[in-house]
Amino acid sequence: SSQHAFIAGLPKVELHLHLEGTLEPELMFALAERNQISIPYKTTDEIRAAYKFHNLQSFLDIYYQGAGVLITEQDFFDLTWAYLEHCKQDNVIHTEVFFDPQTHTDRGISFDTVIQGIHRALEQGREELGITSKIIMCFLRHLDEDSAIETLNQALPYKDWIIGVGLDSTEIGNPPHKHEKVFAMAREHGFLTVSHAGEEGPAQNIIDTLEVLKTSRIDHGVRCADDEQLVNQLAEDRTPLTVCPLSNTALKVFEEMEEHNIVELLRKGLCVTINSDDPAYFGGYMNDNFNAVADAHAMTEQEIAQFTFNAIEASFITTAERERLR
Ligand code: ES4
Ligand code: ZN
Repeated sequence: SSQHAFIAGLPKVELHLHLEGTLEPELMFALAERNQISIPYKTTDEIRAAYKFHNLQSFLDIYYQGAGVLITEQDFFDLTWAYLEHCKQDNVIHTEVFFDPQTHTDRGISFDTVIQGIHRALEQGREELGITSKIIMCFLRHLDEDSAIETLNQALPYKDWIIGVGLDSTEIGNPPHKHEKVFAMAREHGFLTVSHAGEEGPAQNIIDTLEVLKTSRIDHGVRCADDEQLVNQLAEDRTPLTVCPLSNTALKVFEEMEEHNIVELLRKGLCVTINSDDPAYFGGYMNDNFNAVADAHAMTEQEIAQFTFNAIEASFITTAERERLR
């Protein structure tokens, strides 16, 4: 496409990014060595060769294993800082990042260690790179609700650093109802809420997520297309969908980018956005995701820019912060 230069120059806002999914093989190796942790790979090429996925679970197994090299506050700082450098490179001016506390606390890493490292990097990114950010902590939906409640309680001392809570991991077999109570508790504490839904799971999961968990956004949501009435409702309500194109092709939600429905949803008036999800695992950061969509689907520059307008509309920034992005 001749639009890569336009995309590179377009200011972008990222709303669906798992920090653990930004762990590049080179940093995985360096941290494994620094922390004396053995990993089942001898070279970074070997790591990259292992990244062949056929569905969400085949990815999650490798992704949780990779996160095992993250031990110290400095590790979480280094991970987050490397991601921010990619943001600078890709002209991402604002990002709302996910982290999965349970992936770390279940290995004996304290909540404090994780959040301090992430927060310090984001503050430095604000000062030195001019990138604004928010933190969203996700509950792992394959774990039980009591574990999520425990995690919510661990987060309360850091409430001012965490804008919202989300829900990720294995969608099939773990419907929204499973975490109804902890989401109600989180909303009571003033957290905003988002949730993965309609990635691999059915359109009904999107309906139930909005109804039961009362979320402000849906992460992925592409399977809404199976339900025409839902598509119309999402367009009417401007419910944001944080879509991740390269993630969806890597995990075979769509076999080919040409089959991806994001541009169709955009043209139906849905508040769809483009995001990188787990860029170290799925083959690219924000510009790569925009380029892949533009290469597979003819779009005007106005349409490409609409993804940024949608992301600003969908973001959790305050009115005052919004002024800066105008
Ligand atoms: C995820 Cl692509 C995806 N889906 C669900 N949960 C996740 N956690 C990290 N990446
Ligand atoms: Zn995700």
